[in-house]
Amino acid sequence: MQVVVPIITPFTKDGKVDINALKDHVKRLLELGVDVIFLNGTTGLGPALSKEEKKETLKAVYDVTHKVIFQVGGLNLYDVLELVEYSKDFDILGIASYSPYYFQRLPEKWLINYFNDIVSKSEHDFYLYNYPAATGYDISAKIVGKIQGLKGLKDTTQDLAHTLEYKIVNPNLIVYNGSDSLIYYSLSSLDGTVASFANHSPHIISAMRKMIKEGKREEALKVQMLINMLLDVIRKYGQLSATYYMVEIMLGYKVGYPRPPIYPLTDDEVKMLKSEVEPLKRKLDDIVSGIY
Ligand code: PYR
Repeated sequence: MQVVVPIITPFTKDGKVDINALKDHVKRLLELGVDVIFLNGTTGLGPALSKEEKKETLKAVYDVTHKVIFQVGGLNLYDVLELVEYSKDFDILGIASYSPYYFQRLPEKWLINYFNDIVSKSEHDFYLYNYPAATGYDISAKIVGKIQGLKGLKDTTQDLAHTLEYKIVNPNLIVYNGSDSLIYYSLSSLDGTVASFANHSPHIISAMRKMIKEGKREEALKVQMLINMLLDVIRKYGQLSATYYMVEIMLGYKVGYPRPPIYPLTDDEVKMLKSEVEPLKRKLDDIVSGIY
């Protein structure tokens, strides 16, 4: 029942990676029950980071923890393989990649080649990051067996049956779902959750995990319902940007800014977000207080 955070990448106002904010955020999340840091995921704005920035984030986070999955995917395979090479100096849990994206109708065998090229150059375990809504490609359970030596995967779909299929086809795979609306189900029926929500509400997810372990199913589902309501609010403001401000609202500290084209929220938007979140936060605090 692992809680994996696809960690945000904090930027300064002028668009540089804010290394200190990143390290402090990692420390805090680990204290609040997060088990693994997933670097350069979607929430981390992975596709918008340069190769050098991806190296910088790995180096920074590695100073704090080795419990890292390093996402290396991209559209320039030479850059991707340079990151795979770079990762060899770090004793981390594994590397990961989404499929090539943007270009449509790539033959299936090219997608498989791409993953196998990464695996063949890596000294680390490999995790597939399947996010069909963003990449345009579903690396489903039917084709995942063609990727050599796969350790695990995170499936960012709203379809739990789709995610479970990987586990059915290969029970040895470590399988996570990446949807905030399925945290309860990912914790109870998969190896864990990769939750963007863990950036600002790790204590709430930790409490939910405890409820599940103690058999308090109804309570845990109530938390999931409030998370879903919170998600509806966050999405109105642009989830990728709002997540940065949610850290201050839920955990009380600032964690830097997103970087355009993921635009920072205006002061008025932050105020409105906060006022919409507060009533739900109070309800969640009431349920989880004393549990975590
Ligand atoms: C990501 O942000 O990378 C997720 O899978 C949620």
